[in-house]
Amino acid sequence: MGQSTLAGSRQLREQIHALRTSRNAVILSHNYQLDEVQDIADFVGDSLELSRRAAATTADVIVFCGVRFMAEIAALLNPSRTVLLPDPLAGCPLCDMAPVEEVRRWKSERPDLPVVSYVNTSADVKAESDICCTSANALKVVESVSAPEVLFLPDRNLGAWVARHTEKKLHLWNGYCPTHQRITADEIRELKSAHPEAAVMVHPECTPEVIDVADAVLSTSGMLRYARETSAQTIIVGTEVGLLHRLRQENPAKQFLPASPRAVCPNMKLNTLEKILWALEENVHRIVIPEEIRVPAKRAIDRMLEIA
Ligand code: CIZ
Repeated sequence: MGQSTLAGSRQLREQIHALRTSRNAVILSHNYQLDEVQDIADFVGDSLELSRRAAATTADVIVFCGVRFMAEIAALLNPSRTVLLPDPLAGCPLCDMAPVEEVRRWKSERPDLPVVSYVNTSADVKAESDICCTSANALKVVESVSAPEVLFLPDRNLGAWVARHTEKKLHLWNGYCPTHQRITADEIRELKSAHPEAAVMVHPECTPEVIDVADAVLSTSGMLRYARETSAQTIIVGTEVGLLHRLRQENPAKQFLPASPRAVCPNMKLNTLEKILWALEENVHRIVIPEEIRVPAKRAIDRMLEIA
């Protein structure tokens, strides 16, 4: 970085700090955000951890550095706060694969079955769901439902992974995360042959073929724990590359290799320091959920938070 760029980014960070204080704001960042966004955040975590933070905060303003569905969760859990998403276009293609009208049609075909929704859904879809889950608690949530069969949406890979570990029958929606879908078992085998001593951890949004070559299948919070606890000194990481920043910061003596350099979520990278500053200066882009959606959607999230 050149001298003027360095000074510019220091100034940007100072301006954000000043506004964060004067507006009584908190900056929450998902584990997949840009390194510099993670570094400026008050808290970095996965959806479940960020939901808990958002529900408990006393800050007036929550600047949510993640994708829209995550900011929506913060808004529905804590409607008295102003929730800002720095880039309004930061969406989630997995969410978009489950439009609410199609979900209603699916439900109407099996009205007897409970609906378990991964949090990667719109607030509208959460409002149609009995309970939500994240990748950190999906199995526990499915097991908590009393019915022997459930409708699980929208991620077919996460659903297939849960189905391997439960007696319950899961009816799966045919959605997937394009970023995790890009990671291949061949890429991991190649890395393993160059680093035979490496442990392989992958996210349950990866394909079943990728899951079959992994030593551990974990959410991002699970990966951070595994990386701390394993005796392996080299770890192949099968998830969005943003997580490598925290893994390396927290384990400077270990080596982390991305399973695929193509596992980059373009939506997660839309939030930048400049956009965080504009969000705080101009009070944009505010996420507001209408009450008739917020109340049932919150119920599905609350049920998850109770058991998780
Ligand atoms: O639950 C989340 O935040 C996602 C999308 C991934 C993970 O495992 O943290």
